[in-house]
Amino acid sequence: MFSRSFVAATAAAVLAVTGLSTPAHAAKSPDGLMLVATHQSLLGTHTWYQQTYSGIPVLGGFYATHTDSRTGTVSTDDGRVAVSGVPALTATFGSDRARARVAGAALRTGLVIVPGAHATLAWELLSDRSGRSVRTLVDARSGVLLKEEPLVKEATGTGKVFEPNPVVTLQNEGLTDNGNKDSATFTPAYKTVTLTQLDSSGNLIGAYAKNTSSSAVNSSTHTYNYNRSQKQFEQVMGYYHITRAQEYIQSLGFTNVNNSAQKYRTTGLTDDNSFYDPSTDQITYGTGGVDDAEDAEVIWHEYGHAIQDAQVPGFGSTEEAGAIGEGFGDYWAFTMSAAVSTSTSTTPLACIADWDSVSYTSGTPHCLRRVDGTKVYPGGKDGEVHDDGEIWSRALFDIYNALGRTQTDKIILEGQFSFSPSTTMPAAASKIVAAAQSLYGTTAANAATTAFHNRGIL
Ligand SMILES: [Ca+2]
Ligand SMILES: [Ca+2]
Ligand SMILES: [Ca+2]
Ligand SMILES: [Ca+2]
Ligand SMILES: [Zn+2]
Repeated sequence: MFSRSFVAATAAAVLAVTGLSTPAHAAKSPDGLMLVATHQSLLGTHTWYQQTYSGIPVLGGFYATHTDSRTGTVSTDDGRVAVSGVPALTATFGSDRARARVAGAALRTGLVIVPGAHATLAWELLSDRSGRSVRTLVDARSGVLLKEEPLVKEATGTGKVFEPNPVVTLQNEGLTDNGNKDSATFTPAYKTVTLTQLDSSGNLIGAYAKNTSSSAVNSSTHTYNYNRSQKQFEQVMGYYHITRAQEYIQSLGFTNVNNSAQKYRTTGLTDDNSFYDPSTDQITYGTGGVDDAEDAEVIWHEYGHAIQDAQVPGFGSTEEAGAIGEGFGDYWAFTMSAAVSTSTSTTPLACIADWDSVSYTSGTPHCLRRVDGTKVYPGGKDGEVHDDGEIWSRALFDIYNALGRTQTDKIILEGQFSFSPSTTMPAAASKIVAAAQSLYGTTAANAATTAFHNRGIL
């Protein structure tokens, strides 16, 4: 595409052409240059131009002059590109219609020439998507979407994590926290993974997760290899597992379910507890017993609260809605874990937080809670949200077993958009059934109805 010898120009010629790039003269010559910037360095002056065609910027086309301030010598960098095929210069597909094709808040819209053998007049639309700019090119004649690309510089890193946790990976219910010490026993449980969506800061900040821990880890090479005895380890766990969860949600087609950098911290709370705070939109993972963020299932449970808060502002304002929140959090941990581990007799998938719970449970398998319980609504309720959430999570678990992971998770996420903040279980269940009907038809709706019926909810 680049044709640096397209027009051989001396500095003098460039200045002459520059004069033609003003709107009044643009029509006289199809080619022109528009001054973009002049930089003064220690040794000279550097002037940058945008290539234009009949006054319209040519995408990627540039021209620069570098003038040595002592000798006056001028060198040029000709990055102009060929505009062939005589592009049309009038948009017949309006900018409003082009804008309607693009997601995100509008930042800037303008006409450009897309160079090449058949140069094309296009709308260049810059949009804000969760604080990240995206450029979209839409053919200004046909309306065809030509190209879309992020303008943010994104980085990929590597790090070590547990996935989902060492009890499951090692099939060892005898593991203990041992004062947060690392040992050879854990070595096979570490997995080297790719950290996606990172910005270029070296911090664990990306499109879907933002580490707000104190003494936050930073790596200029985006390398985050730590073991469980190091406090950076939990920060990497949080970043990786939250990001993976959001990538999964996006893969299901949802672009607006907590689609932003979820704040999380793994420091500052020494309790054996974690929480999502809707007022700050931040998750805090405690460090009591086994550090909570050493268990991805705890990470995902809290992310479940963030998901629902993003879908329904103020969700969980009553005990029963709160129970749905806890039940969904456990289900979300289950479905995320199901993608990276299998159910075994030692560690059944229905068991949640197999690793975190070793420090506060005695029997095996160690589970914070399970999603395959037998409680029935309403008599099985005791008024405590986590306990009562087991009714809800079991219903979701049954739908999963009937319809599979993808369908079930799409149905649940779709249905949750219509939940009331103070919903009852029967009202919420009817939303889930309606989503099943709309997305997958009567068979799916019947499976959901049966699951809720078996729990006494419908
Ligand atoms: Ca630790
Ligand atoms: Ca959020
Ligand atoms: Ca813990
Ligand atoms: Ca588990
Ligand atoms: Zn919870």
